[in-house]
Amino acid sequence: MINVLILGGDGYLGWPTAMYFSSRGYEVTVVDNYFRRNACTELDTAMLYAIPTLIERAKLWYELTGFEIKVVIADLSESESMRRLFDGRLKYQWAINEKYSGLPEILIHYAEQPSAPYSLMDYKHADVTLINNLRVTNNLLWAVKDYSPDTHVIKLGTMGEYGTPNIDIEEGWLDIEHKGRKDTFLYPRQASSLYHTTKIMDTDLMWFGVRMWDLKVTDLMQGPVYGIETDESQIDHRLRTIFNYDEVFGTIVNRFIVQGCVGYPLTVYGGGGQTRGYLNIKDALQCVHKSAESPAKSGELRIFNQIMETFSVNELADTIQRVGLNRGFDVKVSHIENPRKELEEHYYNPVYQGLIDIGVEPHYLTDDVISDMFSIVEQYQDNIRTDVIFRGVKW
Ligand code: USQ
Repeated sequence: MINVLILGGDGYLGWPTAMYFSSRGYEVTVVDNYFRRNACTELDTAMLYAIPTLIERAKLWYELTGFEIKVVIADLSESESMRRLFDGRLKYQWAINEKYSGLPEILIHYAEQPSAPYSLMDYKHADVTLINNLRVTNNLLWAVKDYSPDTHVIKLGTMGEYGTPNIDIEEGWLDIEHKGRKDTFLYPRQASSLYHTTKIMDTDLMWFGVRMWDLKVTDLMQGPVYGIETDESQIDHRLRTIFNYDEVFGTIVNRFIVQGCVGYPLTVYGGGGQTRGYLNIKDALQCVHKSAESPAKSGELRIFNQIMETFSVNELADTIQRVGLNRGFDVKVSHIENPRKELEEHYYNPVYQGLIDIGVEPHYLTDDVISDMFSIVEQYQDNIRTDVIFRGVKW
């Protein structure tokens, strides 16, 4: 069995990724320190529904499918916690087979604070974001170098590393001609939050490890993800992923569906011309899996732009409003003052071909997909707290 280690296995992508690999015959270990859940409690944000602990989820998954997902609860910003994953000193908090799985062939790194608003709430949250994200990545880099340089590291980056430049966005690299000479460099990065800035710094750390120590790294520049259900969560609703709709941890499509469901006017920030690349959660899993199946080479930093289509905020609001109205929801759209410092009108033309070339088959944001999301969210309508939808974290 191929051994996969998933760091950040309790998050929006982490848990669905664990089930996705587990159901395909991989030996999966997940590691998490419940950062996201604790931050939700600290900030009084709201999840659409309560989710079982990671251990309860792994037990449930085993009962329902017979597949084992081993669980380690640990804070990977502590270097010893990271190193124990590689030298066999780790202790599983839950496993059927307690024996150490061995060095991972594939390591998927999601163990980061993922929210732009969180990173700019105040100094303390900025500091938590920087320290956590960079320390986890640095601990990972050294543990892989020292114990397992053949491991293929798949790291989640973000399209936000590029910002919104006035030229086409390439997949990670840019050929430069300067005074008659040519070279290829990392594409220029200019983030618009401190969270996104940590992702830029992560990429630089990985690039250093690739150049100095011949590590194998795939860096996935992901856009905002939407969706609730994956093939594996359809087995039982208790396997569903964590779903936030609040301003801090909710992303735009998920938020707009929830807002539409309870008659809260869709919160278009500013002019609404902000354009980003989006993808379904099912495709986020496919992208990681296809990357794992065709690994980066030793000494290669391979970068893919992980998006399937682009939309402006206004296009998203119009489409979600239309589908919601057809389903009988009272969906209104409101333009509110943009709490973020970002361009509201800009050029946006990213390349996103690499993942298609290795076999990813996109799901698009069709009316049916939106309608299905309304159906699921509607089941939890009574849980929805309108007071957490917009608080105005400003920068
Ligand atoms: N937006 C609104 N109204 C809202 C929420 C967002 O107009 O109620 C706008 C934002 O101003 C932004 C766009 O929608 O222009 C996307 O915002 P978002 O909150 O969905 O996503 P973002 O903060 O950019 O971050 C999310 C994930 C992050 C990932 C990133 C990819 O939280 O982890 O890295 O998407 S990207 O946006 O391509 O940088």
